[in-house]
Amino acid sequence: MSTVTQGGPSLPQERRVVTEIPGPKSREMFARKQAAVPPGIGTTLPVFVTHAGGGVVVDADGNSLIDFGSGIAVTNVGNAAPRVVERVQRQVADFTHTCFMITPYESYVQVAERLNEITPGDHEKRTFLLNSGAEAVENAVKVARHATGRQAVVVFDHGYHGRTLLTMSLTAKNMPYKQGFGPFAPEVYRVPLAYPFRWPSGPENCAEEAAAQAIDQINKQVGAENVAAVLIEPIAGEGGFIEPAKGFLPRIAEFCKANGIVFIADEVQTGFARTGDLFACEDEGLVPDIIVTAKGIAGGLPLAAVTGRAEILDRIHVGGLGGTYGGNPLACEAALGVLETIEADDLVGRARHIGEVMLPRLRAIAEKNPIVGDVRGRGAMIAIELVVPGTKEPHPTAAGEIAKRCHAEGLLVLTAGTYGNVLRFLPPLVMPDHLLEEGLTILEKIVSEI
Ligand code: PLZ
Repeated sequence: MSTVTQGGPSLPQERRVVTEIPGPKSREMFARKQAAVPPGIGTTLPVFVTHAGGGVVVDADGNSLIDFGSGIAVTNVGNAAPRVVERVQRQVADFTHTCFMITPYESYVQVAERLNEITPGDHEKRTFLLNSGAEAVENAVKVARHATGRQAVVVFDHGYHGRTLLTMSLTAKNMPYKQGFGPFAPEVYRVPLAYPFRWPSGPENCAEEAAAQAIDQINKQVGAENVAAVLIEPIAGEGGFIEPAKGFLPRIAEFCKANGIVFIADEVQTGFARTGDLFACEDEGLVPDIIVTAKGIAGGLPLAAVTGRAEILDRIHVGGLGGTYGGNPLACEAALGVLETIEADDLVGRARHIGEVMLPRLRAIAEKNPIVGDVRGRGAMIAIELVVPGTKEPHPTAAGEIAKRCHAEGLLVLTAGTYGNVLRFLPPLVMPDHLLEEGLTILEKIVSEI
């Protein structure tokens, strides 16, 4: 049994492997999971968590793992972050739910005001709140269709937007997200993404050629006048942390502006200081018409947001938007705690620092190990792409094997990518440097063994 009774940053910030991973208690619970939960709900690492905070996750057997995952880019401020805990504890004792559409409360309005302020662009904005990234993406598309009177939605190769009918249709990758779950939603069109590492004529030409192809396909195959929205992740997350070649996103945004198309940025994974900017769009000065956020917004409580131009959002009739739980008071308090923490602890600066520590070390690993074909990302959203040495052929088994060995040593890493050959690193932004370095040292050793 762990002697620690509370999670959060006061947990000992150390890697501690005291049993096999997973240990006996986790294995016992995992057997119960297998019997009670359908296999469709997968498991990256079957350790059962009892506490987490700072840069570690502690399991039922007392192992303390270095967390390079943040619950998929959610606990940017760390697990059980003090300002989040304090606000949520106060709120849970005051009231737990009223439904904002029935009788409102101030924290929802405060979250909306803050998002209107901090998202890119100084135009007048509105925000409404939902429960999950997928729900927010669906609502952004709903709003864009209503506002434009058009139906088509353009998405990109390697894009990921969720698992509901519409968002699964917007997602590029078949297995595991779409296989057997059709028919899919209509009026979804997919165009090329500027993926520098895999662009046939090389990274130098990537932005211009990819944008030209995307725009040509929209014009010729869909008709710009039929397009309600272009939806894109400023860095493709599940698709493999693909940072589009510089210049690509501004070209697409410009095309949208010229054709009355709503430009929607899906910042569900990139948002809230993760990439070394508050939002990834800031890197190239993009001002999306609508920005969709979730994950990092509320430190792990379920919350998502659609923030957009007032003239677009104000067109929807009263009652046209909503949901029972969207902007639940606990989640709103958590979001206010997250925003305070990002500012007070300069987590944008911390994310940049994490990138400055990780990128050179990973590049050195890539130099010595030709199995690492590419190192990329910004801030604390960093990845390596594994290839068959001397080629660009994706090497998913190597990615899987490295992840497995990292897990066995107490380093939680995640995989990603259309080809399943990407290892991605998403440490909480409060990760102490010694754990970051230790995690990289473990990774270095394992990559060189493969
Ligand atoms: N948009 C860019 O990354 C969620 C998916 C995990 P929800 N990514 C993690 C999985 O396998 O289900 C995501 C995202 C981007 C939308 C979503 C969807 O957000 O909160 O999972 O619905």
